[in-house]
Amino acid sequence: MAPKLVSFKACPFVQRVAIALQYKGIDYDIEYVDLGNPPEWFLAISPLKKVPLLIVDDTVIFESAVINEYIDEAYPPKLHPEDLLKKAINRSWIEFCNNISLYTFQLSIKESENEFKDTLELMLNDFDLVENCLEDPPFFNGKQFSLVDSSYAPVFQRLNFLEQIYKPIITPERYPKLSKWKHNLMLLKAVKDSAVDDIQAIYYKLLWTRQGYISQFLSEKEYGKRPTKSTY
Ligand SMILES: N[C@@H](CCC(=O)N[C@@H](CS)C(=O)NCC(=O)O)C(=O)O
Repeated sequence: MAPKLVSFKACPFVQRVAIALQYKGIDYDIEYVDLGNPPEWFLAISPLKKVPLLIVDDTVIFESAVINEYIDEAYPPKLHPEDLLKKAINRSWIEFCNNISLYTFQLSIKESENEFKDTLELMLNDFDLVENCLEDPPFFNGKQFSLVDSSYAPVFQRLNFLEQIYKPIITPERYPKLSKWKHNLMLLKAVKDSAVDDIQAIYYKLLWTRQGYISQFLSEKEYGKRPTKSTY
């Protein structure tokens, strides 16, 4: 039986799992849940009440980084580097990416311009650290695509969406290697196929629903009257 990915269309953590599955060419089923009104079956099997879940036969695996470790061990080709120390460092930067993902979420909900800009600065400072440990392009470890790449790609995609309504965030002047890395990841088929076709529209709708500072850059003409704030 094909593994089943339990998903929310706009979730970057689901997407990092989808990228690993896509990159390895694994057949999988997908079931979407509405996190604003989660079904009972989902609440019953998700210990943290979060997506993603990967259901393999009847076993439920949760936490995206752990799911990707499973996928990497269960299906070839190996995406983690073989070298133990390198693998450990890769895991560290995947963990670090969780922080950055949190900043991208906060950017969507911060209410004032100052709060938004402060969060952006914190995120950019984190990206300075990533810039300093990048190998030569195309990917985080150089030539070989890895699980680190699958973790950062969804964040980069959302930053691209933000940049299109706000202004450049990851500039080549401050981030010469990282901006190339971001560009290369966006071109990858596994990344393109890891989200629904209308992910950009879904993302902007979510920004509109959240009504943070950044939603000012979306137009009422397109999205209708400003709604009462909500997370999903
Ligand atoms: N650490 C988790 C984070 C997953 C996560 O935050 N998922 C969000 C959607 S993007 C979620 O399910 N939120 C539901 C909730 O918090 O109630 C992972 O890496 O899998």
